[in-house]
Formats: sequence, structure tokens, C-alpha cells
Amino acid sequence: MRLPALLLSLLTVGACAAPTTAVVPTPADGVRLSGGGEFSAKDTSAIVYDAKLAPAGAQASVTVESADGQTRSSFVAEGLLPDRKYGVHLHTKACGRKPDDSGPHFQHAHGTVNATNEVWLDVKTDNEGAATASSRNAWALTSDRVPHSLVIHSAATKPDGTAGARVACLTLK
Ligand SMILES: [Cu+2]
Repeated sequence: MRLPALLLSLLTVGACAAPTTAVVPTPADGVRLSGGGEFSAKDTSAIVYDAKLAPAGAQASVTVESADGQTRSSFVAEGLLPDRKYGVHLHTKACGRKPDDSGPHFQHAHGTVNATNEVWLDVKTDNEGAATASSRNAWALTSDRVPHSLVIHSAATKPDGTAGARVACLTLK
């Protein structure tokens, strides 16, 4: 159903009259990335490297939305092992056939390893193997330099950023 033109113009006038001086960013200023799927051994959009820790049927998805000086990321997984911690981060390169193809952690500023400068989405699964995590970083992505994957690791992330072997990977698009 389409709004009558008169009503639309009234709405527009109302919006312009609102007492605001802030510049509202348009969607074009932002960066939005996502990835997901059921893990398989062959499809690099959602690939598994350790089928014991991400068994058949495991699936996950991630969205990364960046605008207005912030980056918000959210991660959902199902079918992992129950009651278990996994380290999860955004990485620089797309997933490949080899676990290391996804490269190192994506960093906002080069060199600093922590959850402020990197995007960490560690989870502890529930008793059915499901988990969610979200993070908010106080910096925005620019379209010329973005993370290209999310990597699920075998252990919780330590302060030095290590989290054990790479279990599975989602490529971001
Ligand atoms: Cu990682």
C-alpha cells in the first residue's frame, strides 16, 4: 500500500522541522557484512576443519554492521558441542581449504591484541550446543579495509589472543 503524496509531504515537513542539528548518517556511509551456513568440509563460505568440535549439522551466522563510529557484531551458532567454550574472532582473509587461509585477527589499529582493538565473539554453548555472542567496538570499518572471515577456535581466547586450533570458518560478504 502506498501512502498518498500529501501525507508523504506532511511527514517530510515534520521530519525537517524536528529540532536536531546532528548529521544523520545515511546507510551508504556504513559497512555491512554477513556470513553463515551449515558447515561442510568443502564449501569455504562455511567450512569445518575439525568435525569433532563442529559436528555434522553445525551451523552459524554472523553479521557485522559498522557506521557512525561504531562496529556492532553478532554471532549465532547451533549444533556445536554442548557446555563448551569456543574462541571466536573476525579475521583478515576469507576462509580457505586450509585453517590458516583466513589469516590473522582483524585489527583496527595495527599491533594491539585485545577485544577493544579486535572483534572477539567468544561463546560458551548451552546444553544443546547453541550459543550467541555480540560485541560493540568504538570504531568504524571503512569499505577499503574490512574483515573477511569469522573463525571459531577450539578454546576460549587467552589475553594474548590465542584460542587454540581453528575449528570452522565463515566467509564474510
Ligand atoms: Cu581467531
